[in-house]
Amino acid sequence: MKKSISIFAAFSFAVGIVVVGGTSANAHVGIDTRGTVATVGGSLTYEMRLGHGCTAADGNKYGTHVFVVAVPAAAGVPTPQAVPGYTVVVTPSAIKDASGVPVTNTVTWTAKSANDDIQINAFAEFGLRGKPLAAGVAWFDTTQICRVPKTVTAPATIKKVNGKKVTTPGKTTTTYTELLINWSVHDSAAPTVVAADGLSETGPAPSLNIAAAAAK
Ligand SMILES: [Cu+2]
Repeated sequence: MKKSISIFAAFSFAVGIVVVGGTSANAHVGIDTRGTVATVGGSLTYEMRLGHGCTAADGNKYGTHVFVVAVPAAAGVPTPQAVPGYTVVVTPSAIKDASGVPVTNTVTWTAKSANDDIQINAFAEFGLRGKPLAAGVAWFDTTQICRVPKTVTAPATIKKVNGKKVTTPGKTTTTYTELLINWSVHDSAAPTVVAADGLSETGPAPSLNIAAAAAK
């Protein structure tokens, strides 16, 4: 999102948080049904659209590497769209409702390499298909994981072994620090809140209005 510069220091004793000015909902993560009304019992294809990547505490931006969507049972069991450059897995929750149905099915798309991360200046869509089960507002808790790379180059070393010079070549290793955006607040107007450590943000979860099945 575009953050306003006005950061008012609102430190909570419990978690230590900074509240950043409210931002437009469509820049976060939204759900696009391409004009189809989500209806109980109907077949629905919808796109989870992410609007931007993560912003580190120093202001640098990083693209999304992992996109995680907890699809609520009300939206039906999801079949995920294959997205080029990404693997995808669906994990039903261990927690089940009274009728034995997992309360969520978590869909995780993971970039196959850093080159497949969503560019910081681009939006992206990750599709789902399902048959909604229950009418009302369904909230989709969604997480974006971005990675800050750190490259360390160990210099070449020369040792003498039995009077002979043995050279060990230098080695470059890349490690990553994760930045998270948790779209998990069940209030579309919720502000974006950055954690005190600057490594995670919390904002409004995307939602879907599911209509009751049409009377026959
Ligand atoms: Cu945003």
